[in-house]
Amino acid sequence: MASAARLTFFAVSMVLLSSVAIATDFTVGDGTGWTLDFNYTAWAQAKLFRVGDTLWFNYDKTKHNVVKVNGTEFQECSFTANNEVLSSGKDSIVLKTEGKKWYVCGVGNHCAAHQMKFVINVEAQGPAPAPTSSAPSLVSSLFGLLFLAIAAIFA
Ligand SMILES: *[C@@H]1O[C@H](CO)[C@@H](O)[C@H](O)[C@H]1NC(C)=O
Ligand SMILES: *[C@@H]1O[C@H](CO)[C@@H](O)[C@H](O)[C@H]1NC(C)=O
Ligand SMILES: [Cu+2]
Repeated sequence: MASAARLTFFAVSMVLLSSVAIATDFTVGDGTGWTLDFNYTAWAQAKLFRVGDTLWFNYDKTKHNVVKVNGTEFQECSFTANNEVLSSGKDSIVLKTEGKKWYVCGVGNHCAAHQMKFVINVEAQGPAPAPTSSAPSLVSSLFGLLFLAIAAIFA
């Protein structure tokens, strides 16, 4: 019985610990969503994006879409039939690789004249070079919890 309890506890602990490094969901434009005349450059600049994180685009699909472009196309607000277009109105993009990613709205002049464009730089997963102050304390409190629970099992 004790070993089953320990195993169960171990499994639960691993889930808890892994949640420390769990991916972040970013809603583009936060409560504003993906729409005209919101400064998405400023929105993106304030954030740290990592591999495994997800971008959510919430928008009126009769008015906007999301086009994945490259750096040149981003500057020019241009794209071709080869670019990937998302148009469900509630699209998610999982950031799978490191590096720069560019997104624009492909409708009308929304990219060129209404700020519906932004670039992000996706960083590697794993321990941050400059971790936020809350992360280490969360890790240590989880380890503390783990220790207490193991102690309880053996008591
Ligand atoms: C959007 O924000 C960026 C970064 O703060 C700033 O450089 C830029 O001028 C802003 N654009 C507009 C149109 O306000
Ligand atoms: C962006 O894509 C266009 C069209 O495929 C291509 O002509 C251009 O060279 C690309 N630019 C970069 C920087 O990859
Ligand atoms: Cu648009």
